[in-house]
Formats: sequence, structure tokens, C-alpha cells
Amino acid sequence: MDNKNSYLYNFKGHYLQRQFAKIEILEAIEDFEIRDDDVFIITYPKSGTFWTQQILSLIYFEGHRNRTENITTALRAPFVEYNNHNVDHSKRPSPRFFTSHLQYNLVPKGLKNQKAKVLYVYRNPKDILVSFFYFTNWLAILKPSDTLDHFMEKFLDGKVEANCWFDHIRGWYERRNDFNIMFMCYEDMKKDLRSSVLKICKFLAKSLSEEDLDSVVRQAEFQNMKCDPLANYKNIIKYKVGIRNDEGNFLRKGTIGDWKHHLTVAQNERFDRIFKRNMRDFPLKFIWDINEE
Ligand code: PPS
Repeated sequence: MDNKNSYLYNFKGHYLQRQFAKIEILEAIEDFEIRDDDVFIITYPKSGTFWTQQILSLIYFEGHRNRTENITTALRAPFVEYNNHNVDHSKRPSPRFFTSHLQYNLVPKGLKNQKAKVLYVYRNPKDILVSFFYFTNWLAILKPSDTLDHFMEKFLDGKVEANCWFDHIRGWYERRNDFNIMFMCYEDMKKDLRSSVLKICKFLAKSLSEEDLDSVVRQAEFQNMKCDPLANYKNIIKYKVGIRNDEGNFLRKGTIGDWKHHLTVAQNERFDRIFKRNMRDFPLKFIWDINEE
């Protein structure tokens, strides 16, 4: 992989958004000092990253839950590979939350002491493909594609941020014993948000009153997040990053199975063939349809 792409930055074989990638930040990640109570949200793009940031922020910060503090979820759980806000992580109070789209071999090595927690959120890749297609065509700093077919080629080739979806999830899953990790499925969160929040609380050893739990679930629901400027980055993206049109939204559909409205029969069959070949014997289940059990 060369480094001539004007939209993607290649760091040790991993693609990042060129606009925000800084070599000194990337090189410092490996030795980044990890605390035992740190929590890392790890996702492939478009898998529910900001949703999970919102859930953790609501679980942990009373001021976020009762809306007395005006801190975006991006600042509650900043990306480790993009320090856009120049945060000095060593000065942040514990527990610290981080977010990352990095592959398993590029995260801080201190995460492997198996104390700090990793929450890996995954989503069915056909919905990721569609979400990613709309996102890259919306954001001015990402390379647009004329057609879904064109974007699908890039996605399957791993010529997008965070590279190939298959490698990302397989890598993290195969190395799961190196980390204190829990895998969560976007679709399970969508189908039963309350149980998913409870599952996250259990993993983080955090208990909430019934009233607080209700409040977390309510404020993490799609429609409520969409209206919440601290959780929906539409305007931040519009004014600080730049967009190509006004129709897009960071919280676009937030559903399961939207791919059915976008993929042709031929594209779907091709995707299925490639999925089967790459995910043979892979034990995590994927939910492709809202009505699937
Ligand atoms: S990014 O840019 O990679 O960090 O994007 P990411 O946050 O991972 O994923 C964006 C998709 O997540 C959907 N989303 C939600 N779905 C359901 N419920 C809630 N509360 C929610 N919040 C975000 C968001 O709408 C994007 O999916 P699509 O399919 O494009 O709507």
C-alpha cells in the first residue's frame, strides 16, 4: 500500500482519514499508557461507534444523563488514533473511555494486560456497506463513489478507512484471548436496547437504578439521539469538517436490513459468495433482517 492516496493515510498497512491522521499521534499509540479501568470501544466504521459512545457516556456520567453537562460524546470517548481536540489523555480522570477503528495489532500494547476493557461492536456488513457508501459521499474529506457498485469494490478490497471488514473482525476475534473483550452486536442492541445496556453494565461492573437505566435507554434511542446535538454530529460535521450536500445525516436510518433497498440481486449474490468464503467457521452470528430471531 502506498501513501499517495489523497483521502486515506496508510499507517503500517492500516488506512486512516488523511485529513485527521498525524504521524506523531499514530507512532505514540503502541506505548500509550493504559490504566486498568480504561474502556476501549472498538468498531469497524459504521457499526454503531457513536451509539456506543453515547451509551457509555450515559451509563457513567450523571451530568450526561441528566443533561447538566455540555460535553459531546466524542469528547467523552475520543478516538485514540485521531486526537482532533488535542486532549492530554494522561490528565483525564478515570475511568477514561476511548474509541478506535484500529485493527488489533495497532492498539496500545498495554491493552493486552487483560485488565482494561474492550467493547467490540459489530454489525452485519451489508448494512455497513450501505451506511459507509452514504457517509463517504456526504463527507467532503472522504473520496466519493459514483455508484454503490464502485464503492462495493473498494469496500471488498479494503481500500477504505480501517481496511477490509473481514480482516478487522476476524483479527479481533481470533486475538480475543489477548484482551479483556466483549463482543456486542449492533442488531441485538437495536432489537433490545435495554438488555444490551444491562449487558454492557455487567461487563463494566457498573450498576444503575431502574430510573437511571430507563434514562440511558431513552436517550440512546435512535430518534432521541438524532435530536441531541451532543450525540448527533450532523452540525459539527457540517461546519467543522465539511459536507457535499445537505441531505445526508450522521444518524441516517439506524435500522437493520436497509441494504435490501440498495443492493441489486447480483450485488447481493456476489456479497454472499465473498462473505461465505471469508467467514467460513466464524462463530459470531450476524442478523441481516429486522424480523430475524
Ligand atoms: S462512524 O463514522 O464510523 O463512527 O459511524 P458509526 O457511529 O460507527 O455508525 C453510524 C451508523 O450507526 C447508526 N446509529 C444508530 N443506529 C441505531 N440506534 C442509534 N441510536 C444509532 N446511533 C447511530 C447511524 O445511523 C449509522 O447507520 P446508518 O445505517 O447509516 O443509519
